[in-house]
Amino acid sequence: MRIPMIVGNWKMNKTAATVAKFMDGIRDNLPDSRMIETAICAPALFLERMVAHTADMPLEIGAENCYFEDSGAFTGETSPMALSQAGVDFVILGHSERRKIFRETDEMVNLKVQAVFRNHMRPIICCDETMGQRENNDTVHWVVAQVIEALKGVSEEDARTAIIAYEPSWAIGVGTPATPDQIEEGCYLIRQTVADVYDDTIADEVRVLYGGSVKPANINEIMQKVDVDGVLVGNASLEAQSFLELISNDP
Ligand code: G2H
Repeated sequence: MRIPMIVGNWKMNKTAATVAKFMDGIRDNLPDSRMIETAICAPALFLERMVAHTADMPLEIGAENCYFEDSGAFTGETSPMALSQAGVDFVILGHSERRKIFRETDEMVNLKVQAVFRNHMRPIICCDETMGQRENNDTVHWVVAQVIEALKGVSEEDARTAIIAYEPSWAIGVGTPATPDQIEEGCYLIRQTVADVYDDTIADEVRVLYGGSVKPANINEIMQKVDVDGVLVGNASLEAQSFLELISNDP
């Protein structure tokens, strides 16, 4: 059985003071991780402190990006090896903001996926979809291609621990998510692609998330969908109260 997952993606928000306030707000209020897995993906600057702070809490900590080499002359980049040694559990890769603003390609995402597995962490691989692609009936081709490219060269053993998120960019940060049926369609497509690349057993184990304007008021109907194992949440994960409401709304 796949354990539901609620993952916050803070993006380039927060300061040391607001991180501390969030941590105080959620302490003692998190559910048993055997029932629901909770994680926050934060800017690299805060990760080490967050890992230390959550050592005795059922909250996992993730990065929002990393480079694909472990070390070297890559000014300004974050090493996956350093993240792993700092105790980071996950790394979000291929978010649409990185693909669009920072021109990340499928090939780069794949190298990063391999780097994250090499360093014993788990990737949260984001698959984008624009409104233009949806309107041109190009969703299937686009989402399938991103999954196939991201998992190239990934062993079966690693693939079964991957987390893949359907994040249509037209639903990100706008307040209105995709409809539950559109979400199920995207998440089902991702799982079927994993089945095609590997097999049904691995596809059944892979956690598939939805991201885009999820909030306490709409999480329930999204989580009801059969291929949705959890959500990746931006704005509504920034405040402790809202994050706790997301978790408690989970069916
Ligand atoms: C999509 C999501 C978090 P928001 O990027 O991954 O952000 O919930 O603010 O739409």
